[in-house]
Amino acid sequence: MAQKALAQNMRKKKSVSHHILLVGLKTTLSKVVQNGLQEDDFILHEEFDLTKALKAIARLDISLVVLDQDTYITEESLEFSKRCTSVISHPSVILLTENTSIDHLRLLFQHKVHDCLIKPFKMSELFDSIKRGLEYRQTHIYGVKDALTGLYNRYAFKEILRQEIERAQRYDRHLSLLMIDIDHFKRVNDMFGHLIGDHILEELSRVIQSAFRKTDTIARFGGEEFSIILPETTVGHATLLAERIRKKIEGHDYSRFIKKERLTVSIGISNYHTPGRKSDITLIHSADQALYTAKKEGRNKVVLSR
Ligand code: GH3
Ligand code: MG
Ligand code: MG
Repeated sequence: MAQKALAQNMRKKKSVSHHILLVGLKTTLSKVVQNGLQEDDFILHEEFDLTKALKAIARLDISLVVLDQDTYITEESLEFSKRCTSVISHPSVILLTENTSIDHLRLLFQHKVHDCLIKPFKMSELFDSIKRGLEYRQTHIYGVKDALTGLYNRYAFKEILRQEIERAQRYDRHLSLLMIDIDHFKRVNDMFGHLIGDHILEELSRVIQSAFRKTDTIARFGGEEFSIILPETTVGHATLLAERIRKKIEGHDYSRFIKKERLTVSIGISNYHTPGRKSDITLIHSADQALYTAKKEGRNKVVLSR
């Protein structure tokens, strides 16, 4: 599938806040780490118990864990590291220990520990290790996904679209594209503030995600615009789907964020198969033109590209 192949190709950085969990650090060391990482994009948390730490990782969306092992590396801490890796989905534990051996190092590798620092180490070594861990995370996760909504970003979307077009061409399949733009979103920001605006974007991305299949690619094209690639979908079926999502968004309850306000979207549709094959650029352009027509014709509308 195009989405899977993409993950290997993407390398792009984005600035986001990172939650770092310090586990079992003595007060003095913890203070030094906190002072050293006093930057806007680090948020530090502390735990002393491994079970509680594992729960905190999922709850707080932790990016990296620094675990102080005091003297020897134990089975328990290796198991902890393995479980952290499966929750965070990449090697993410930095072990601090007084003692290790070649056997231990092999175990660290097997248990997917990101790094191991032997005491006494320089603080700069620990900060370098943290930065390397976060860079790894950014290139692997945020290189493909939009940080606010978790949807594919514009760069990923274009890559997937090119691959899907190639597939549709090779096997002579249908392919449709939807461009969705929130109506009068500037007004929402002006009335309720950007933070609420961001919550609405997150909420809307959830509504959109719930309406499509796993094989469809949903992306945040930019700002308040979303794009959806629908493989194996005829223009008629794409129109039905677009109309369904338009109604779903219009009928959704946003009163948690914006009291009494209605939220609508306009949608432009283009199709690869008709009236002649298109490149990724023309497919996007055609959907954009149709979206522009929908705006001109009063918004809260689905328009098919001619
Ligand atoms: P139209 O119906 O013509 O699309 O009107 P609009 O107000 O939605 O369009 P316009 O392009 O004038 O404004 C888009 C707005 O979307 C302005 C911008 O502040 C807002 N926006 C874009 N990205 C974000 C974001 O990440 N967060 C928030 N809160 N607002 C955003
Ligand atoms: Mg727009
Ligand atoms: Mg808009």
